[in-house]
Formats: sequence, structure tokens, C-alpha cells
Amino acid sequence: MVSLRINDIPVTVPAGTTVLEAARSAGFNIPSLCFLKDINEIGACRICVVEVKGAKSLVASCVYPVTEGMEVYTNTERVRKSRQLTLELILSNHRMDCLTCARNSHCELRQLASDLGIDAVRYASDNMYPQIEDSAPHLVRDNSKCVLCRRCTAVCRATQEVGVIGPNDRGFATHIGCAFDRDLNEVDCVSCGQCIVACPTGALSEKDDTGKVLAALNDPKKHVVVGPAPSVRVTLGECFGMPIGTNVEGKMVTALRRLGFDKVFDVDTAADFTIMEEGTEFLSRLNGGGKLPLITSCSPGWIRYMEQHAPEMMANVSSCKSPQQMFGSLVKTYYAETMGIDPDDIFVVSIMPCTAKKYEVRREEQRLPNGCMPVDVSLTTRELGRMITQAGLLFDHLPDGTFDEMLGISTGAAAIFGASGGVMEAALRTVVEQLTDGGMAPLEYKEVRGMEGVKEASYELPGRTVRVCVASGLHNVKLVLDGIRDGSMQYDFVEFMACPGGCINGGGQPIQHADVRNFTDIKALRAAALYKQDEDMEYRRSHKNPVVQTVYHAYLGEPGGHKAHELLHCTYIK
Ligand code: HC1
Ligand code: SF4
Repeated sequence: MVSLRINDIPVTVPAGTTVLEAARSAGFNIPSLCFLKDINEIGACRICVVEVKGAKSLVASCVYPVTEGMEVYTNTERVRKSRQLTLELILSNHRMDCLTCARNSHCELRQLASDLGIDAVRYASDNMYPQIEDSAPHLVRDNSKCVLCRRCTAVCRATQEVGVIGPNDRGFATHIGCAFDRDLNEVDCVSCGQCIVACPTGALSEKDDTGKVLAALNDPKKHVVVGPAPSVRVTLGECFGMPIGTNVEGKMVTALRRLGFDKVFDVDTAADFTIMEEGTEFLSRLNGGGKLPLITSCSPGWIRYMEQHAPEMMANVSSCKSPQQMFGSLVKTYYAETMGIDPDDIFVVSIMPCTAKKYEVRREEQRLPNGCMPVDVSLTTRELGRMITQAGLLFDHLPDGTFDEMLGISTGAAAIFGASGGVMEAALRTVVEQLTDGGMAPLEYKEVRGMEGVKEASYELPGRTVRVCVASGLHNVKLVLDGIRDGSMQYDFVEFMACPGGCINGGGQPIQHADVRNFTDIKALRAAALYKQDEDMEYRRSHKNPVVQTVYHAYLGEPGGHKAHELLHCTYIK
């Protein structure tokens, strides 16, 4: 342990702690901008400077380790003036259209200006114009709002190991973009959106598709159906200031109804169908009918990564469409036919924690035999939050509603899809029971829970061992892929999610400031809300879902059968 004094208060912290973290533990907040714990620790922006007795210049506290006997001052005149000047210089090169900016209510830069007492910008430039790059289906970049903190590039390079964005040019001309300033849709971006949630300003945002949804809602010829993803119900409340990990499913359903959707169904229901199909596929492969390990296919960021960096794994990837796409497929076939509605008149909207889902809905191999694309528009959690606000719905006053039943009853297995390990656990709940003819049927598989990047487990079943692996975040996915390739890792079933921690931490989720992300495990809090929901549910295994049973009996036939294959599976073509 190391003992030091911060603002004359004695503090003892473990060796290796930074001054910023030590100050926090003693109750002093040091403002920062470029610092993202474990991701971007470069001490570049100089907002977090402090005085250390004996040091010639101010030091960047986010990268400065504590030493025995150190005396630190976090709030002297010299420190305050330095931070203010630094921020004024950053603002001098920032297009300040705060009133109309997508991030106006939750911009870290605006918050910093307020926290540091900046009441005028002495060097403001009056000739700044938008620099929009919107070539990709999921993301808009406006470099006139970029502060060059490098948080986006660090996430893309280190967390995701994709590395398609970085600084171009030098000096005053420095700007973030793709190599040779190519458009984002021309490079190997996987659409994960992790750069968006890392960005402190409005320089990065999701492509706003709310206008298309409002147009459909206003079109009397359209029958507009909506379904939210598993993790959205435990994050949407953050858009309205609720604590991280609050489950707002009931209010969310009421909000969707009051926005005017004709049917409010649940993507969780479709996740139960995914388990039926993927479970059947796994059992068939275990019995010699295809390559092992079987790798999950729900995460479109992972699918895109596979196509670009591991195409030889394509035969291992499940042919199941993702729950989002199974949802749209069932709405435009089973629901349309049962209700006698022309599927061309149905407009399907999904609410997703994910920006890559905007890309997935456009993928041609998803098209249904009736010619329809399953989902018309995929909105992020943030976009839904904005629609609710713009419609004047007082979210915390809304009564709880329930989903329309026809595709709106689901299980605890589906609920946990939203957390890393959830798809695996949901599958095991059904598959182990089937493999052992009901002889073994544990409900919980806690080995695959938690926020570690790579989790492994093996299960001894009569006559066979089933080895599984779960990885989230593409850096971890790559580690496992390399292990599978060189034979050092051997599994039967693998779950890959592009975003670290799974969908609860997707690129479309409500954005939390770095000073929250750096000191709170937001992934764990959001995941805990899903596991709590699972515990409280009437049905906890996908095959027990009465909607699943009805639809297979009345419409689809057997899981893995001909019709199920036509509607719920696809062949990746790249
Ligand atoms: Fe996910 Fe999935 S869990 S991929 O994270 O399989 O996005 O929540 O909707 O499709 O169900 C996302 C979440 C989501 C799909 C499901
Ligand atoms: Fe990188 Fe993901 Fe952002 Fe694309 S969306 S630039 S892959 S972080």
C-alpha cells in the first residue's frame, strides 16, 4: 500500500493506483476528458492536471501513479487556470451548436465547461461548418465537433481490434477518420457503435431513423408493429435519469402503445424461437450433422467480423437468423397470415441496443420467401428515448403495460440473451434437458455468467462431455478464434458477441459519461437486472413458452424443419 496526502487529507491506496483514482477514493473528483479506464490512458488532453509538490510542471493525474509520501493538490489557482485555458483552446476549435446537437443534454464537453466555470469562450472561431461523413448505415461523424481525445480510436483498435479509424494529417490539420480519408462504408468497420458510446461529444452519433418510423406511424395504410430487444428494458430508463439497472419493461410497453404502434410485441419471444432452432442445430451437429464448434449468429457485428477476418469459420456459424430477424420474419408471415394482413402493408420496427442491427436489417440473405425484408427499421435505445421525449410522454408517470400476446409471451431464457453468456445459458437450459431425455435439467449455468471477456465451462452428460465458451468484445473473440484455429482451444458450442459484456453494453445503448463508466461497472448493473427478471418469470426455458409451442404446432412444424428453415434461417453469402 502507498500512503500520500491529497489536499492535505491522508490517503492510503494500493501501489499502482493513479493520482486520479486515489483522489476519487478520498472524495475528490478530478475532471477528465480523454481518459477511459483500461481503454484510453494517454494523458493527452491535460484537463486532469494536478499539482504535485516538488514536480516542476503540473501532471496528468489519469496516468500519474501515486508514490509514498506524495503531496497532491487538485484544486489550486494554478490548476484551475490551466484546466480553463486548456478547455478554452479545445472549445476554440469546436463547432458549438449545442442547442441542436444530438448530444446537447448529455455532452461531456458542455458539462466540463460548466464544471470548470467557463462563462465565455475568448477564442471562439466563427467560421466552423459541419463536416459530415454518413456513408455507413449506422453512424454519422461530424469532425467539427471532434475534440481529438482518441477515445473512439482506442476502442476501435484495442477493445474491438478492428482499428479502422485513427488520426489523419498532423498539427492543426489533425482529424479522425479512416486511412486515406476513405468513407467508413469502404473499410472493414463492423458497425458495432462502440466508438459512439465512447465519444464525449456529438462528433459521433447513430444514424437517426426516427423520421422513417414517424412517417410509417402517420401512414394510414401501414400496420406498424414494434418489438424491443431483451436488454432495452433494463437500459431505456437511463434516458430519463433512472438508476442504471432499472427494469422499465411495463412503462416501455405503454410508451410504445402511446406512440401509436398497432401491435407491441417482444423480440424476447423471438429469442425463444432462436433457442429452439439453434438448440436443434446443435443437437444435430453433435450427432455428426455439421461442423463443431457451433458458433452463435445473433450478433451482426460478429457476423461482419467473421466475414472480413475469419471467413473459413462460416461453416461453424449457426444458420439461425438473429432474434431481431426471426421477429420480423414471424410478423410478416405467421402474424400476417393469421390476421389476414398483406405483409407488404406491415411495417416492422425493432428497438435494439445495437447500431449493427441497422446494418443487419439491410442484409439481402435475410429476405423472406414472400419477398419482404423481415424488419423495416431498427432503432437504438437512444432513438426510442428521443421519440418518447419528443411525443411529450412523461416516462416515469406511465402506467405499466403488457405486450400483445400473440408474439409477446417470453421466458427467462430469452431475457438473459441481453448479457454475455445469456444465449449460451438459454440454449443449455433446453439442450441439456433434451440430450439427457429430461434426466438432467439444471436451470442456471452460472459458469457462463459475468463480465469476463472469455468464459469456459464443460458439462459431463451421460456418454459425452459438452465444452462451451463465451466471448464478448471482438478482441476477446479474436483470442478464441486464434485458439480454435491452432487447436489450443476445443469446444462444442461457442457464443460470440461483438460488444464487451454483450448487448447490455451495445453501441446503441444510453451513453454514460466517462466519469460514470470509469468508476461504475455499468455492464454488471444492467446484466443483474436481466438475471433478476429471469428469476421472476413464470417460464424460464424457451421450449416451455406457450407461444413457441402454439406457433410450431399450428404453423412452423418441427424445429429445424422445412418451413422453419425457410423463414428462420439464412445462408451467409460473402
Ligand atoms: Fe441482442 Fe439479440 S441479445 S443480439 O444483444 O440475440 O442487439 O438485447 O436483440 O437479435 O434477442 C442486441 C439484445 C438482441 C438479437 C436477442
Ligand atoms: Fe470501429 Fe465499431 Fe466504430 Fe466501426 S462502429 S469505427 S468498428 S468502433
